[in-house]
Amino acid sequence: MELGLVGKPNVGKSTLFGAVTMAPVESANYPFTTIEANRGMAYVRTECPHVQLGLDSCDPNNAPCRDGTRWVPVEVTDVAGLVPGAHEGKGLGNKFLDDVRHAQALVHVVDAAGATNAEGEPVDAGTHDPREDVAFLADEIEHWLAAILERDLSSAARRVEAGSDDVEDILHDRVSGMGMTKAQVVEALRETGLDGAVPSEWGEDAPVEIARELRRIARPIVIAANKADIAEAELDALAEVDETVVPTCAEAELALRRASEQGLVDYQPGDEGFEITGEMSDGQRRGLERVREQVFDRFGSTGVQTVLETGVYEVLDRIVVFPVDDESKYADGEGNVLPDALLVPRGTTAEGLAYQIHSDIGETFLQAKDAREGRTIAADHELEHGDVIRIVADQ
Ligand SMILES: Nc1nc2c(ncn2[C@@H]2O[C@H](COP(=O)(O)OP(=O)(O)OP(=O)(O)O)[C@@H](O)[C@H]2O)c(=O)[nH]1
Ligand SMILES: [Mg+2]
Repeated sequence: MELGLVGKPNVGKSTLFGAVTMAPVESANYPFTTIEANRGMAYVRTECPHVQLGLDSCDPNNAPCRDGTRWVPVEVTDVAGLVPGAHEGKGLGNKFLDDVRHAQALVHVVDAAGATNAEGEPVDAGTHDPREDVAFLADEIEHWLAAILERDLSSAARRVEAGSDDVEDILHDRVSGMGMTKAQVVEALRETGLDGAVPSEWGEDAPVEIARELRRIARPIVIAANKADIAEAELDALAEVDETVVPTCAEAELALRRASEQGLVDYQPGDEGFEITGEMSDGQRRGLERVREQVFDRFGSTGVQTVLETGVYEVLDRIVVFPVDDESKYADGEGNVLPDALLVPRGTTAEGLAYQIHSDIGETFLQAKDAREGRTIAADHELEHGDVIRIVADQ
């Protein structure tokens, strides 16, 4: 699972990235890794089943547990700042497009304070309408996708009409490198209504229309209305856009996570407040009090954890499941309790989970056990958020 942090220059992408890739909880034996300079691990919260199951503790492998909350890893990429004309290769356009290839959803960081122009250069707060940036980013991705779909479309149309090729396959072939599935292509075609017509009868806008639907389906966006702490932030205006919007203050989140790491505050990501617990300078203390007034008193939190969780749980509609080998002990073969927490699409079946764990396990799947209910479930049974599942395979 990967989220791409995107947006024009100077909006706070790297600040957000720096904050979310810090370890959310201290954990002695858990390696918090940075993958590359601009790729790292962030975490979304979910309830750990060990509490409900009446167990004393768990033995996390990939997702640390603290006080009954599991922190499930999600890759994030700090994508190069996007400038107008990126789809024509302007600025770091190609780098941008390459980076969004791997992400299933995008967190579009916008400067809600309107203190940067379309190129990301500083201007007086409140003078740039952030809604323009929202439209522009989706537009750039759609133009880029359209150009890929459009290539040699007339010769492809001839092959389709001669019956030697399938239009869904042709289009899917072009976007599969971006991790887009055939089902997504089929859905995009259906949404445009072009699935009923032969490609030679498509209008010239067809590639753009398909690209627009495909972008919406395969690269959904959640907006981080960042710099919400600045008085001029246009949050009401931004709320009108056609995407989910979460007000954020990445700078405050970064400051709090650093202070927490140094033992100066008691704060966990997503908390609705913080407590100063350590010795600090008057300046630092004033800074944190300002954060309390300008961020927590107005928005309830920094919004940073919310925007990640909105992206994963709402926009991408993922659920968390806990695979185990021994359903009576909720453990793996070595007795580790609830070792893994996996994010899977809602609608994933027991057999689908088996394939997700390993293709060999999928191919030899026999049945599955719902550990909470203590019963056998069928291959096509759809899993629910928080399920603890044992897969039985003929291995
Ligand atoms: N007031 C305020 N300033 C912020 C916030 N987040 C980031 N900034 C500031 O905005 C400026 C730009 O932040 P960066 O994180 O470097 O922005 P970026 O989007 O990575 O920029 P590029 O790498 O150039 O594309 C810095 O001075 C940050 O301190 C915020 O929530 N509120
Ligand atoms: Mg940056």
